[in-house]
Amino acid sequence: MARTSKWLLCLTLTTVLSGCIFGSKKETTTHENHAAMKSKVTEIKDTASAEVAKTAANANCDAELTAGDKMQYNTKSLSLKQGCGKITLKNIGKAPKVAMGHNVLVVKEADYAATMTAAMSARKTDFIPASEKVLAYSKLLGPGEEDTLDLSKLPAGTYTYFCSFPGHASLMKGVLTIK
Ligand SMILES: [Cu+2]
Repeated sequence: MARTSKWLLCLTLTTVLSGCIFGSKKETTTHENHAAMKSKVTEIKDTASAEVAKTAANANCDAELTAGDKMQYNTKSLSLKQGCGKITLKNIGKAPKVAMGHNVLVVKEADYAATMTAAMSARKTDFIPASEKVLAYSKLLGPGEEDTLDLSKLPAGTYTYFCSFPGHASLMKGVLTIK
């Protein structure tokens, strides 16, 4: 009888001990996961802030924008220094202007929708509406052509740039930061 209870005690102890060991092991694993997750989050944050820093460092006086037959600009964000900004748009496509012409208009973010609607019925002026909301614009460009917009008078802020050729703006649209 005494032998049995000793054995039982031993078994109980073993169970408790192993429970402790496994318990702490489990906890360690969870901690490790958290640490790994944390470092991944930090990594993502670092990449994002590096990207922002890169864009800030690239804030200069001249930006180049290209557009081709894929109906896209080469970039969806531009950053320019306040007081000297210029954008040069180049049409690097081959399709004729009547089918795949490109331009670039700069408006305040809030004026984008209204300007787009006005542009639809401005075929006679190459889809540039006669509106004060259009802060700057290029000519409508055919293959191999280019034009430069002067943005030096724009105050610091965030603007929208887009191509007003019918059907293009959903793809050809970006954010311009002037600072
Ligand atoms: Cu276009």
